[in-house]
Amino acid sequence: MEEFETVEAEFDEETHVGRLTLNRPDALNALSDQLRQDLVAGLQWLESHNEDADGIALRAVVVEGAEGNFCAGADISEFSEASPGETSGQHHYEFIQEFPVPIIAKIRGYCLGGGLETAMACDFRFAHSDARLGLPEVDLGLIPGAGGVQFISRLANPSVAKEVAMTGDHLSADRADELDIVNRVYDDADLDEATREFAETLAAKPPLAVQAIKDAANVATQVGLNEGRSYDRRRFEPLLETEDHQEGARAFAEDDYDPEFRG
Ligand code: CO8
Repeated sequence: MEEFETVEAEFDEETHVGRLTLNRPDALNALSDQLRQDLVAGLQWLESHNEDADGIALRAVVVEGAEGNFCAGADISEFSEASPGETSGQHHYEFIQEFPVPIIAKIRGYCLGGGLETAMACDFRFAHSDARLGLPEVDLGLIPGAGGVQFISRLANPSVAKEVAMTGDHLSADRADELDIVNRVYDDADLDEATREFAETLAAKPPLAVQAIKDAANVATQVGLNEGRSYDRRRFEPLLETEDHQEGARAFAEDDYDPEFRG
């Protein structure tokens, strides 16, 4: 366990899963500058476990909020003081998106504004049935400034994005599920169990292939089909040379249902 000022990080060597907990519960884990920096530092700390490992140690990450809320957005008292050009908050969203390991946002309670943008920058969103998600920036005379409209337009569709961002209404987890903003919804302890199982499933897959899929899927949201197909091809070919490919092919030929991938 590593404690940063506003984030706690944990790494499980056995399962290869890392965990980050946003830890400013008194402010519903609102994104202060410190918390944004700690989030990036926490991911870097998790990734540092690859340094002395045989293969790739870190293979999946779960991000959640302390004490029953994911995150109530950017810290209003902090950014309201800032002038245009001083809002430095973009970096952690890009860092999450480009991080070479799948990241699952486990969402309980409020997940609003920059909190929902953070969750949408992650690769997956697993929500508790009581979660409340929304983009309330409009009521502050703002818009989601870190890509929230872009993200939600791609997960759901542009008309849904307009509805959610123009009304600022909070969505229930079930409604967010219907709109494809979250991947799965669970009650109570089932959320912990399902998120843990999913993270461990991803962590047991060949890590280089998983990284290539994350990267290619991100590219797919930005380019046309032909360019995207050439990109997939470029990511595919080097994987043919990997030990994990040989291990996967061996396991298939021998009906071994428990192959060991190392990355
Ligand atoms: N920032 C700072 N503090 C917050 C925030 C926040 N976003 N949200 C809640 N808090 C604090 C409250 O001030 C309160 O503190 P205190 O106890 O010291 O008074 C504590 O958390 C508990 O909150 P409430 O008492 O309000 O709890 P309720 O259960 O009554 O209400 C809500 C919960 C509905 C979540 C309510 O707190 C709320 O509406 N919060 C604000 C939500 C919001 O508008 N979020 C969007 C912020 S804007 C944004 O995210 C992006 C802006 C773009 C920035 C660009 C930078 C790069």
